[in-house]
Amino acid sequence: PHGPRGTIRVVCAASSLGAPQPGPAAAPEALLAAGLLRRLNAHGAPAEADPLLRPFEAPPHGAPMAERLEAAGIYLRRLADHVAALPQDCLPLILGGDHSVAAGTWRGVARRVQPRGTLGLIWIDAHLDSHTDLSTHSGNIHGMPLAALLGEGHEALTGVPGPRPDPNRVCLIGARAWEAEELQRLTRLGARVFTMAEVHRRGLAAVFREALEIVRDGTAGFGVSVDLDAVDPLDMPAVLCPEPDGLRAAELADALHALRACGDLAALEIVEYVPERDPRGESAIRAMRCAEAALGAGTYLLRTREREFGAHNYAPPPV
Ligand code: EXY
Ligand code: MN
Ligand code: MN
Ligand code: MN
Repeated sequence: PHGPRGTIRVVCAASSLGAPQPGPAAAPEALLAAGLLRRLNAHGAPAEADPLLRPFEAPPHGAPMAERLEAAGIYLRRLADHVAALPQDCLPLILGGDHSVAAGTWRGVARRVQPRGTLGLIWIDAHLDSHTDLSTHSGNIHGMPLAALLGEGHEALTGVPGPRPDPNRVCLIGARAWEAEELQRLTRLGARVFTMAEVHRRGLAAVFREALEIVRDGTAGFGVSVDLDAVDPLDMPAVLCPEPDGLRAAELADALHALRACGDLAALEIVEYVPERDPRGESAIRAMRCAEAALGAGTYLLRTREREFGAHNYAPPPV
């Protein structure tokens, strides 16, 4: 099950159309400048980045919701088309951007998987992102992408071409801040919400194992969308909407490590990083560790070191 799974294609979704502030649009460039490709390569995961995908039209952040929805809808269709057109033998790593980009990412990924079946989805987030334009309190589109993927909300978001994930094959992990309408919607649709309280009670490893079983059951592949605000602000302050009492960064990376053994992982997405809130680059390193943990090639480093220093110095790699 371990081993290289083809080239990682980094898709740079440099948009903040869904956010109240421009910060997250700068994340892909910042993560690439911080050495993301080099780090993935060092973990045995050959990676290359596509040019930045920037919105052509970006209304000001205070513009009426109708204008922002229209611009987001145009951008999401471009993003979904871009992802859908990537070669089958590469694994997409989508860098947001704010989390609204997910409404494009996962329709595009579902199109890649469609010939073989449906897509499951793990959504790691402090929030539920399951408002519509009618239920939202804030008016921010990054609070709507999961509802949109499941087919509920404004047509600009729900109408992105591509299959919807089966809500019974969708799991959220780390939730601790939501409005009632969102939880009602997800409960009605049949998504599984592992709240932060449940993570505390059972441990992240157990919860992540169960989530993997749910999203892989009867699906042809599954995706993982990591909103970095799932992580505790002590470890990950450089996000737009920090919420106390989250996952520890190291515990999340440990859990994501299980993805290395999943040949049916269809894509990974990492969103909501805000470089301007990260003067020392510590949040960037923790964000990149999530990608390394999930996408690295198992025993590659160990083998390199064996070649350099002699096998007798190292235990055999785990089977
Ligand atoms: N539920 C709140 C809202 O709709 O504004 C907060 C949403 C935060 C969204 C961030 C990306 O996860
Ligand atoms: Mn989110
Ligand atoms: Mn969030
Ligand atoms: Mn706690």
